[in-house]
Amino acid sequence: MASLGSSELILNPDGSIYHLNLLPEDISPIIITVGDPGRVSQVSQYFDSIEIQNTKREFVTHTGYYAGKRITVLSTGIGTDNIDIVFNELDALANIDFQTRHIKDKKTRLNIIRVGTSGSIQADIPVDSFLMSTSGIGFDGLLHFYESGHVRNQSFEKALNDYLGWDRHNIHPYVVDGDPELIEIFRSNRIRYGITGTNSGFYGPQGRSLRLQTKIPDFNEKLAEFSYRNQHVTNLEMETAAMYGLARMLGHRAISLNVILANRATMEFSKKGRLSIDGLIKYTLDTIAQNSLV
Ligand code: R1P
Repeated sequence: MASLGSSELILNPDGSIYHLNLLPEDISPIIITVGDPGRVSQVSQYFDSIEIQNTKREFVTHTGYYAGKRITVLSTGIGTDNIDIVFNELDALANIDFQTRHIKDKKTRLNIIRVGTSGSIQADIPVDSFLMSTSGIGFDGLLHFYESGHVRNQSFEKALNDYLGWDRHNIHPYVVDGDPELIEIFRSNRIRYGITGTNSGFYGPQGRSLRLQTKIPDFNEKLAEFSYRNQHVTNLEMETAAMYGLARMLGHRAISLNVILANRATMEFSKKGRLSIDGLIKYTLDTIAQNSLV
């Protein structure tokens, strides 16, 4: 196969990958992603030592050690457009030889754990609770640009599309499941299972209306009523489904853990968000410390 051209695999003058600004040796195969760049140090404050610190645009990276394990924490910024950049570049760091510009024969599998925030659409999921996404529903279009049929949960997708009928609004959700091994590893009575809707905006695309009228006024209610194999759609955020799709296509493992900051059904918002996020960070780090991920 021909080597990847300089307009496709873009490297900075120091040899680092274009947006993340990282060299292959800068990352661990255990990666925590957070949306908020400010949350990176909220995670790395618990590291025993930090060996790499890097910033470019919204992508802040710290790599260090926690309980003897080398971990990278990286901010993705907001949205699935950024997830496309982050996942393709993390994979390039792991699986493309930057000298020859060829894909390596022997692949490295990354373990990518999102520690995010989200809004519940079910009245009985309280703010400040923790939720692990067993599946992600992508209302954005990202996966439609890739050959992704083999990684999508087609029967779930069909049931959802038949129920919603939002083809008429040009909305074609895709569904991808979380990694079953990571689901098992992060399972505990401190974190509930959920099905997460991922969308390309925070206001209209999550049924919020400040001054603008949304096209689907009962967006959240309609979603909340859907069930697939007795499971309901639980929450909305802006990254999970794309993470699950890209991870599966690239041969990595991904799981999304979220603090519920808002309850859209009861119209509540957390009064102690930072503390709750801190709780999920500690839970995540301790679960990584106690399990063999690589
Ligand atoms: C919106 O406020 C942002 O918060 C949520 C959404 O997914 C979106 O990225 O997650 P993070 O707190 O991880 O950024």
